[in-house]
Formats: sequence, structure tokens, C-alpha cells
Amino acid sequence: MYEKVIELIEKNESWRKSCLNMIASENTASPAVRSAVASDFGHRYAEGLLGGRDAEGLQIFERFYQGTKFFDDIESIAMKLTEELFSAEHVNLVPISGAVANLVAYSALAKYGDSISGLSIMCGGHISHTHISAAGVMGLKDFPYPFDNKEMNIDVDGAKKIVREKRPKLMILGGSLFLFPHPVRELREIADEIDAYIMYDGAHVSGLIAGGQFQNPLKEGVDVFTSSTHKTFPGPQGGMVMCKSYLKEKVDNAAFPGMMSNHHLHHVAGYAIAAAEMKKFGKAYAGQIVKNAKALAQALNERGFDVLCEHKGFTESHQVVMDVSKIGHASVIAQDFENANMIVNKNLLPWDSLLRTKDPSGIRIGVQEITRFGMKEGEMEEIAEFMKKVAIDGSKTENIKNEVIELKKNHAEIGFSF
Ligand code: DSN
Repeated sequence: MYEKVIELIEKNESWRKSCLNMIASENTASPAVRSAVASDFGHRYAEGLLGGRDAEGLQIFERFYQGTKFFDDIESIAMKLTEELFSAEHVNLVPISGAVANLVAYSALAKYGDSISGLSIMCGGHISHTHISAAGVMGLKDFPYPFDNKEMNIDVDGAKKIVREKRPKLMILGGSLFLFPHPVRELREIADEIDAYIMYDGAHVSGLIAGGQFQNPLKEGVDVFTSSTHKTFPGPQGGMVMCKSYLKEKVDNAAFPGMMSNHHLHHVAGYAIAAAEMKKFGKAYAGQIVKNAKALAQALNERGFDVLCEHKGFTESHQVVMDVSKIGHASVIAQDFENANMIVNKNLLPWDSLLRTKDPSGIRIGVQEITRFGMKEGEMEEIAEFMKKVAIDGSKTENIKNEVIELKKNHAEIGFSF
């Protein structure tokens, strides 16, 4: 069995190197980040509480176990870099995923039985925003905002009306199908009126925010910003909660000892390196991601795909979304793309029923990872052509796969990193 596992790891490594990985919630970390994740920190514990700042503004920790002297400095540096990148008054790096970050925020800001508002899953809400996942675990009762399908965004007037009626304790913005900035400023006033907190789940767009290419929700008035660390932000898998300083204690207690005992030290070490990369290369990286997303959307649209939101320039994020229901089944097209080494996901769209999870209308594409491998607008044209050949022309996937492998071969190095 040992040999089998090693063989499968190696097969995946080599296959992934020959693929165009375009799942919008993934990325490839740099070699430096990967070596931090494989370091001794993966074997260690560092439960603890914050204990003030040193002369350089670095966080001091009060740990419960010995042996953390080097890790303390790493976590402090990671926190400082995060505060700088996101203009955050406080950050907590204890959550081990985006969903756990959301659990921490729920536990800090709401109590069992409270109502929360957010996007439905079909309109882009993450499962953890709903009763079928993390919000349900916390006993929260979720209801959705009305959604403007044409604009692919929250219907602000409708949201104000329903929120005024139902008075949620927590209003969630952000999500997983995320083409355009959300109306944070527009909803802040109503949140104040009903005494609700606003939480922004920026897991998908946090790399764009750190690179100055997407709305910074903390500057626009949210109380809490939750995120994972591995989508457009090119860290290892993990989570974090950023908040205004008035929520520091609540968030920290909710993270530890509330939701977590130990956090994942090796991931925090890898994250610190990714944060340093984003400080140096983030602006150029995020800028190219958005250019690539727009270019890919345009090229797909020109080739006959029904790409959403042409009237708005298709996207302002890393995502491109198309409705493929007129040309086939998204589930089949996504599999055909995979057979041609292009990895994307089928996705529910606002006009789908939740019952269509396995056979939705949409395909969601993220360009953040291929951008990191140095691809630009020209390569987006090539990829759109590959996709057309597979999904519209019905070309043999084996032939397209060879073209994809050739393209990827010329983009084997991870950029925007040390
Ligand atoms: N479900 C993931 C996504 O792809 O958006 C995030 O957890």
C-alpha cells in the first residue's frame, strides 16, 4: 500500500504539471511556501494568547507549551504583513480553513438562534453561510438577499427591505461565485440601523484585495473580513479572520480556545512567505489576473459561449462564468475539459434550483493559477480556442489535450514569487 500511495502522489504531481488548473478556489504555492509547509513546524503545537506588542510592533504571545520561540516570531511577522496588506486593525491566523474562519466569526458575533443574511448558494453564497453547513452548526437561521441576475449582484433595495423586516444579527457579504464587488457601503447604513454586524467572506478575492485590484471591505465599512489563504491569495490551505480593533477580543477568544486548540504552524509559516510575496509582487500579480479574466471572457464570448455579464465587461475578479445550458450539460462539459487537461468546475447559477447541484447550468473558471505560471492575454485566446474545440466543435479531447500539454510546457515556472 505504501508504494501505491507514493505512486498516486507522483502521478498526480506529474498530471497536474501538464494541466491548466482553473478551479477558482485553488492555486499553486511557490517552492518557498511548499518547503515551509513541509518543515518541522508541521509537528508542533503553539496554543496561546496574545500578550501585547514589542518595540517593533510585532505581536508577543503567551504560549501554553515550550518550544515556540521561532514560531512566535513567524506568526508575529505573518500578522504584521497581513495588517499591512489588508489595512486590517487586527488579524487572527488560527483558523485552519475559510469555513473555520466563518465559524469563528459566527461564534464571535452571534448566538444560537440568531438570524443571518447572505447570498443563497445558487447566487454565490458559500455553503458555510447556510444552515446546511457551518451556520447551521452554530444554530443560526439564514435567509437570502434578493439577487439581480442580470447584474450578478445583490439587489440593494431588496436587501435593505428584507433586512429591515427580518433584522439579522449578522449580514454576510462575499461568496464563491463572485464577479463584481459587493455593495458594502450601500448596506452599512442599514446594518447600523438594525444594529447588525457585517461580515465579508473574501476567500475568493483576498489575493486581489491584497494586490489593490478589488474592493477592500475593511475600508468600505465591514466589521469582520474572513478568508481562506489559498485561492487568489497564493498561500497554503488555511484561514484567517481580520477585524476592527473593537472586535479583537471576541474574535481571538472565538478562535482560541473557542473553535481551535492548536492551529497549523506549518501553514502559518507558509502563509507568512506568501504574504511577503504578495507584498512585493501582489500588485502586478492581481492586475494581470483581472486582465486575464477579462481577456478569457471576451475570447470565449466571441467563440459562441454564453459568458455572463457582457454588458459589464464580464468580470472584475479572477472568475469567468458561463451558462452552457444551450450547448449541453455543464457536468459533461466539465468532464470533457478535464479529459483535455483543463480543470474547471460545474457551478450552480442564480436561475438553477438547488436540486440541480449535480447538473447545473454553469461553468466557473478561475485564472489566478495560470496567471501565476506567466500566462497573459495571448494565452487566454489559446485557452478559449481549446474550450471551443471541446465543447462546441466536438473535437477529440485527446487531440486538444496534446495542445494543452504543449502550452503548459512553456509555462512551467511559478512567477510572482521569490
Ligand atoms: N467551495 C469552494 C469554492 O470553490 O468556492 C470554497 O470553499
